[in-house]
Amino acid sequence: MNLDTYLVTAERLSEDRSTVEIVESAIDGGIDLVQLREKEMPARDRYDLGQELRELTRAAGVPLIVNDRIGLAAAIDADGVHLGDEDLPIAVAREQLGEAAIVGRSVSTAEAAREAERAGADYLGVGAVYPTDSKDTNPEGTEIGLDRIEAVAEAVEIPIVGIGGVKPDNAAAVIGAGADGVAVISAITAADDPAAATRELGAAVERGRESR
Ligand code: TZP
Ligand code: MG
Repeated sequence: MNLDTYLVTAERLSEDRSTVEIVESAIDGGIDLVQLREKEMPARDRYDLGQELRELTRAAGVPLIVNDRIGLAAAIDADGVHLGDEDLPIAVAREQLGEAAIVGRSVSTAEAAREAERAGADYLGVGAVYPTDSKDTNPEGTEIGLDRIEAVAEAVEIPIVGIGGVKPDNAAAVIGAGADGVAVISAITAADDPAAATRELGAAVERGRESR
């Protein structure tokens, strides 16, 4: 599973462009994984969008993950699900989606990271690394910074992606601190050229890896 560059969708941040257009551009730019999030969308619209994204991502060989909703992940034949503190347990996702499903978990501490790893998570989303306007806040109400990325990376064996305020100009530092990849909403979704932004992120991830 390549998690270098990971797009989390949010149509409300994409100006006048649809999530489908943003994902097409991100695929052009070499995105490695897409997560359908769209918290505010009515369920039926989210399902229709999910089906479109499934077609696009499958054709491109890019894994598609669904945020929170195990039933939707099953309905659109997504590759997996991404769960937070308020979602169903990892074991339930495994049971419903099968052993081969990718199950991700949001954490913001090393302790929670160890627990999620024990519970069978395949990867962790760790944040918010930097300040962000795209999500309310993490449970602590403040950004966790690079030291915490380092602590989480040391605490677990499974891959981790840094999320929250990550841009092409700070992504290398997140990787340098021990993350395996970076997950973004606005750096791609709100970019003038989402394909170029995706390429810049990918290049920054490579620079970060070389710096270690
Ligand atoms: N989880 C932690 S921060 C965040 C999520 C979904 C928002 C990331 O958005 P952006 O625009 O990349 O800061
Ligand atoms: Mg969630």
